[in-house]
Amino acid sequence: MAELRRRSTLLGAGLLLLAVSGGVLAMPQFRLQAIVQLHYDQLDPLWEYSGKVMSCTFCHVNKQGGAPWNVFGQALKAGFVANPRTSFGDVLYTVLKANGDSDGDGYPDAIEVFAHTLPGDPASHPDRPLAELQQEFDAAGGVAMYAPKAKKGNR
Ligand SMILES: [Ca+2]
Repeated sequence: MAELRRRSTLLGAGLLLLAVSGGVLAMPQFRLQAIVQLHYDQLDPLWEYSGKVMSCTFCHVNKQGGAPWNVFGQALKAGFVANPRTSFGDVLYTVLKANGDSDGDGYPDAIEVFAHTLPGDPASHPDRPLAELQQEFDAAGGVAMYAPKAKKGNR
């Protein structure tokens, strides 16, 4: 009986913890999608509960997200404006495929994604030569790695 009570208390505490963490750390839809599409989920098995896998400053100016967007975030927004019926995944892929360098730091956006630096912040860039990274990126599959999945959970 005491064991049962102990177990139900533990279960209750566990559920409460889950509810609290789910509420506090819930990530906006686009960020969740970008993390999976750009393979950042492979960095941490608990990525859904970690704010560190992809920071808000990937696309936003402020650490808390919201307006305004940085130059990379603005490129994504422009993609939506140009084609309002498109999906976020397609916009993200289109911007990366264009091989632009949103922040002008000398490293194209897709290469920064690959190197896990911020494509919208010139102060954040890979510390290795572009040619070397480009070769590694191409060998890994190039920008096609970041194509949106046809079906959710297909991999
Ligand atoms: Ca860049």
